[in-house]
Amino acid sequence: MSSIPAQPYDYELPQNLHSLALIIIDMQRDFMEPGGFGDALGNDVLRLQAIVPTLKQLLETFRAKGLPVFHTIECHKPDLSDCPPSKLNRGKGSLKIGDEGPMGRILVMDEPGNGIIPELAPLQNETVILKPGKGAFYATPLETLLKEKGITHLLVTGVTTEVCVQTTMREANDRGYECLMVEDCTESYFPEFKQSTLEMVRAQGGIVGWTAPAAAVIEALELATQPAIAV
Ligand code: TIU
Repeated sequence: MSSIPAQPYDYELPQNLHSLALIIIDMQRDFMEPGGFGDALGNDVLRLQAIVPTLKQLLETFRAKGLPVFHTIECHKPDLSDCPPSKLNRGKGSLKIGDEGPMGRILVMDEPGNGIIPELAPLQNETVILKPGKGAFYATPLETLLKEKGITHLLVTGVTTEVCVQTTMREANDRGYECLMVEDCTESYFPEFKQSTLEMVRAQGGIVGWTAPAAAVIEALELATQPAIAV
């Protein structure tokens, strides 16, 4: 059995590696670039850029091995019928969800600013989940699709760590998925919140799951997929 050196202890990979999926949460222009939703909420969005090369490397590893990849996009219908007041009325900036910004309407599906950043653009064979909430399981087909594909283990990445990434990981943990958050493939507008989230996840014997850096994940995947040497 292969495992990833992780905290609070090693993360056992599934017997069939195709039961392990990479889930990339909301790597959208709306959160990563000036003029989007993250910016409208008053955040320094450019600090999220640092994870892009590392996440790209992990994504390329999954692609090279033919392992399943899921991307999510946080978005709302143009009529905002799926955006409750409890979400719409957030932030006190000049723009809110649905307003016209420099990249189109804020957090509205198919607008230029709502798309995934070009560096991590999904391929045809990768699943894209459109989600109206913070968690990727709420009001989406994600659980059904994971079951159909026999996926039991999730590597959770993306932005922002303590909002959509952590919510998704907690939802997944409650549904029975073995989850590892990839430390340098997730970022927050608040470095201290990222750090606290990583610590919360792995506290109490891994109450929510595991954490490990991308290099440890990639090395374990390389080892697990090496052809056996004949003796
Ligand atoms: N504001 C913030 O930190 N995050 C979100 O609104 N959505 C996600 O985390 N994707």
